[in-house]
Amino acid sequence: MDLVVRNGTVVTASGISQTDVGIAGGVVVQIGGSMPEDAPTLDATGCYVMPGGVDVHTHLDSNDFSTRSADDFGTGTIAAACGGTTTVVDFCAQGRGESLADAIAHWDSKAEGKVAIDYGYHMIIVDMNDAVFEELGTLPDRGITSFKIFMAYRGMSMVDDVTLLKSLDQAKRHGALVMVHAENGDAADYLRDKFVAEGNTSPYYHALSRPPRIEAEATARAIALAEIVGTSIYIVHLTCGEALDELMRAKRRGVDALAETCTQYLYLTKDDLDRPNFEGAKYVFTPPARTKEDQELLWDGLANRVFETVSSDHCSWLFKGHKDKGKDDFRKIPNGAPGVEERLMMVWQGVNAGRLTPTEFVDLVATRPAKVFGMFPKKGTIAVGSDADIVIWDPEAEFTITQSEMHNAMDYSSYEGREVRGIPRHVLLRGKQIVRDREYVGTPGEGQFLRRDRYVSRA
Ligand code: DUC
Ligand code: ZN
Ligand code: ZN
Ligand code: ZN
Repeated sequence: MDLVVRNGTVVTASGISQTDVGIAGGVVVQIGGSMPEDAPTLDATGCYVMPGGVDVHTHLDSNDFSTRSADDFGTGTIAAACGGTTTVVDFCAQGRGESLADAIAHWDSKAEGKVAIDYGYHMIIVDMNDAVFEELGTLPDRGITSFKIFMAYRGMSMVDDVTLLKSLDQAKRHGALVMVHAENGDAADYLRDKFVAEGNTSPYYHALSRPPRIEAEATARAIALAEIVGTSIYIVHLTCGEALDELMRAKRRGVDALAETCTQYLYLTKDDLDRPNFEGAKYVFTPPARTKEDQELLWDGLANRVFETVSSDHCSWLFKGHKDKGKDDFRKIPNGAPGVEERLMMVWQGVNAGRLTPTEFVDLVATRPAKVFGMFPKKGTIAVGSDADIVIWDPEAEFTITQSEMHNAMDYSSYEGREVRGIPRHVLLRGKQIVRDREYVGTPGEGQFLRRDRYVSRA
């Protein structure tokens, strides 16, 4: 036995028990029963022992919005680790005119030698043509079993319905899951340009130019197209009651429509975009933050298993140097906010509030995303044979979220000043301790690429 995690309370998606966990060769080899006395020990007294978080939505070393994000695969995955996340699935973004093979090679070069935790890729398609279409079918053989398609951003990445239909069909044929950015891009562009023409250029108008119906319409349409093809679909960053209604209607019809929400939609509102001194720009992400009422509906959706996961959509655009490009025109503010490190702590506040049980928490932040994206049971659980990716969670520790305590390369946290109870204290990656007392003690580059299994459609 290489390590025994002793005296903790093991939480998985199926239950809780006071038991020790034995690890050898990077995997869990024993749960409960008598452990060798002389094995190295990690003491988890007073703590929960949970599977490491699985964040299936990050943008590390991103070049979107014509700038390079602050976090690369080094700082981004160290931050993830310090936040209790041991697996990310990052968006590998095709450049315009680029083949998917070249996009993957580009992403591999970004990750090479830097990654602190295990990682996979989804493929973002921005430029669909016949060759790319054929290439899509080859991605599952490379362990990339999900593609993101945009219904917004005309001229950049937006696709028409035919392209979306064809992509869904191709995904169905090859065992991949299509993830959609569901917003009616033309409607958003129309409102956005109208606001600016009227002289309304502040960050708040970002939220007003992308109202819930823009998201709900596209959500319903994306689901309908999947239904027409007879396949599954995953809605990324679902934010509001109106879109949630469309999702639930589809589920009631028996469609295999899946969705995530993201941490920011549970805590931030559109009023945050109205903060003075251009601070609102920090909260410009797409789709925008909504209302308190929407937050309640999202929490209900989490408790009722309508969502598969809460992901971070971690984007690291600096307040000074990136966001301020849009000082005079909100359209130029790079979209996105950080949160890969804060995610687990913030979602855990739902446990403190009685909205989720610890078991449901584990299911949402680790188990279900691992299942949906073809990584289970290697990732997302504590079971004999699973990778020993483990977070020792101290439910009583109090912590104030502040940027100086974060391990990313950002200059702000979306949750600055929030007091939380419950923190990831120690983290193991395949049995090796990579975080001790919330500090990274691993070796960058030890993260491994995950070839993910194909999606098995329930459609
Ligand atoms: N969609 C994302 O998923 N992230 C950032 C911006 C966007 O449109
Ligand atoms: Zn998106
Ligand atoms: Zn994203
Ligand atoms: Zn630190």
